[in-house]
Amino acid sequence: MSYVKEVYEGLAANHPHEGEFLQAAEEVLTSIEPAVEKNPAYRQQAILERLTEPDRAILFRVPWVDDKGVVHVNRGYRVQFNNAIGPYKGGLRLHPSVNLSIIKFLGFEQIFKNALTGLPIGGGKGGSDFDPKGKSDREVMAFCQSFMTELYRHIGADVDVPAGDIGTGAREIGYLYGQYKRITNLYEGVLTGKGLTYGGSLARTEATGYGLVYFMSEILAAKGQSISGKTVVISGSGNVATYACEKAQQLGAKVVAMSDSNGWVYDAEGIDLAAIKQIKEVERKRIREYVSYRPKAEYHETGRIWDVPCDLALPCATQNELNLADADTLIKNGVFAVGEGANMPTTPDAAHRFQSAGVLFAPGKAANAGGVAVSALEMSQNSQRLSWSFAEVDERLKGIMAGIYGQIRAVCEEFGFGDNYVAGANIAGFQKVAKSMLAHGIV
Ligand code: NDP
Ligand code: 2IT
Repeated sequence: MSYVKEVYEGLAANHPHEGEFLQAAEEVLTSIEPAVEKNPAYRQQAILERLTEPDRAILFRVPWVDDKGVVHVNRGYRVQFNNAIGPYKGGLRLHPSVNLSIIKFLGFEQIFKNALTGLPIGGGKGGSDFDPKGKSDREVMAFCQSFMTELYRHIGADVDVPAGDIGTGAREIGYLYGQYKRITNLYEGVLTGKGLTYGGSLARTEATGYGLVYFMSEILAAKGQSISGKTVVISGSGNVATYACEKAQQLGAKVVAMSDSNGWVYDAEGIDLAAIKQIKEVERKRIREYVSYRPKAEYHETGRIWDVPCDLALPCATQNELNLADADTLIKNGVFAVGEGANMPTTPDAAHRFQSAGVLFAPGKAANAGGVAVSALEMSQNSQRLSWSFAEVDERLKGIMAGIYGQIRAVCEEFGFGDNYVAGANIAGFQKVAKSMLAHGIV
């Protein structure tokens, strides 16, 4: 049996209930096989066994009191997956679906994504099954303070630097930072996505969505195409989706549909992003409110957002939100490229279908790396005690996304992969991490 198959089967036998983690691991292991086979040191040094086992996984109780005085207990997680190339780095997800499998899949993906940015950051992820939706600011603060009261002992500016993800935005990062500072008496860059008045970076809010569109521009340019004039469908209406929409519109695309977990809107005239921001960022309401701003738009709670014909599909909500039937519909409607703004939003069969149909498919660990890349730039600014301008950060982000595309292209050419960006991204990220692990010895 090949080395990668042996390692995958071991994982599947040991973690039969970790579906999302096994899905992420299988994709990476399968696609890096040609690179693994070329270097016997990987097997001799058990690189894949060590890469698929987190350095540590921390699970903890998070008790907090709601506005009525009722006590709740949530479960907190931080998986510190791999720090071969830098301190653990990755977001905190607050969503009722969170479990160990989801945090492990996200932490595992983060290792390769972070390596692709070219910046010195390792892979980690955390979160809780707490649901911030419908909670008062005080309840969210109570949760965040309790969460940090355990987390603080495991993190630090040179150890592990958490950030936002689903359900964790500027408000939550603020409360988490306040509690870390209070407990440790340290004023350090222990979190990213901070407010601009206390160490945040300009362009971090925009970075993932903008980076996604910069990356898609790179792959389109290589085919003699551009974003301008393209019809775009974006799922989600959170941080990534909003700023992907903003940049796509700035570059001349027409975004016609967006969604949340209740439904999706179709606006033939192009999404009114100011309305989306008002509903989502200011009022924290549902996307169904959109039709009160744009009476000609449609709101649907049935059917699929992927039924809307488009040139570019950007899934920016959550894992496995685009399945094989969706892929078939998109292909039938002539989709040209798919870019994963979310982590693992495309099911494996759908991803294969796109690739075999000749649709350009940009995997999340490349396409959405702009967020963590600017987080690493936030860490640099914090270390320097300096703040860079929006234009400077944005230029660096563009350069990083182009650099990721360049690394993928180089691997695709070396291995004769054509436009298989999945294999290109996984191998490029893997080789950097594996080389560092080999240099460090058996640890
Ligand atoms: P937000 O919480 O800001 O937005 C999430 C959006 O996705 C919301 O519209 C939400 O709808 C929708 N959504 C979440 N869970 C589900 C679900 N189970 N089913 C349907 N819709 C859902 O998160 P982000 O925009 O930050 O994150 C979106 C994705 O991008 C995630 O996969 C995240 O891991 C990934 N990502 C985020 C980065 C960042 O910098 N923030 C960086 C790289 C990747 P509703 O409000 O109804 O729940
Ligand atoms: O999935 C991701 O890359 C993020 N949620 C951002 C992580 C970060 O540290 O900025």
